[in-house]
Amino acid sequence: MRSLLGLSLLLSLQLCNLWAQENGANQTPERRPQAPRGFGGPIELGPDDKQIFDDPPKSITDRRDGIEHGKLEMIEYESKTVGTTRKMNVYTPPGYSKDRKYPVLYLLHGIGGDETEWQRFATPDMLFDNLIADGKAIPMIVVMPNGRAQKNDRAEGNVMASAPAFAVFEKDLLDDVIPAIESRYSVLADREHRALAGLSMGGGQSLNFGLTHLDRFAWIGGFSSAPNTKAPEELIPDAQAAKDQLKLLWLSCGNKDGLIRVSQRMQRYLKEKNVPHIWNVDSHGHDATHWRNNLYYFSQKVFQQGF
Ligand code: FER
Repeated sequence: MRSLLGLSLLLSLQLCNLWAQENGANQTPERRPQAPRGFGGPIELGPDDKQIFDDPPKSITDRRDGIEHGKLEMIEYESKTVGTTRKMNVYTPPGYSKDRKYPVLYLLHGIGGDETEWQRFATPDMLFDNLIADGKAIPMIVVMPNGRAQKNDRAEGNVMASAPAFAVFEKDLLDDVIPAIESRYSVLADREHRALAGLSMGGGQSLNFGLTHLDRFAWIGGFSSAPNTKAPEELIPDAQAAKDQLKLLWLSCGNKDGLIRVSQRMQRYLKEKNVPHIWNVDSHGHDATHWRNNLYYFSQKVFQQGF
């Protein structure tokens, strides 16, 4: 297993530059030193592995004139967990007002990213401005924290070496990030108004932390979830409890993504245990188009109709 991982990492390093060019991630090359993407692994598709939401046009993230725009701000918080001041990128919707209370989506990045990664990949501020203007998403706060809970949380050097810090982030999220958001913004602070979703490493975190804290999150999404995702039996030991509490459980992956087996394993388990979920397999790889498109559809369900 270890040598297989090593081999796929070597192969993926070759693909890395290509990937960065394709995804526009080369805007800040100093931030993406060795972000390994395009992981190898056998892809075997089964009958359930189908696209259920058509690819939307790229214009979903275009900045539109004549609509109201929300605001993106980089804020700082004190992390007791890490012992440092950390950053997170926060979107507040158009017309944000202390006189109203908003639900909050926590959106987690991948292994080569940081608190700026979602913005570089999918401009969630534009995506949400457009969805809210069209009445397709409800006004919400979107929080993009840094999921690498260690003193140096920059995506530097061998990003794989920081894998343990992605597990430590569970405590930072629950004990530091969420309380900081709830004290600074006007939010609805209950499980039905709190969602957790992420891409790749952040998808694994969302499933790991969300499914084991259903008292905190009712809406959960994992896009191209990485091998940090724990075994389904461990995450959902009680299928009935999950059925009762989940409002939305979204799994997605591209059919050209060598990590698809991680999501397939979870999906097969959910199906066997009759736990409702959405499983969207599109034709992309481990890339920003998949993440943008699945965020687009996830965002139209979250805090609304669910499954
Ligand atoms: C791995 C392969 C990929 C892994 C994590 C990743 C923890 C994460 C990829 C990403 O976030 O893009 O074996 O192990």
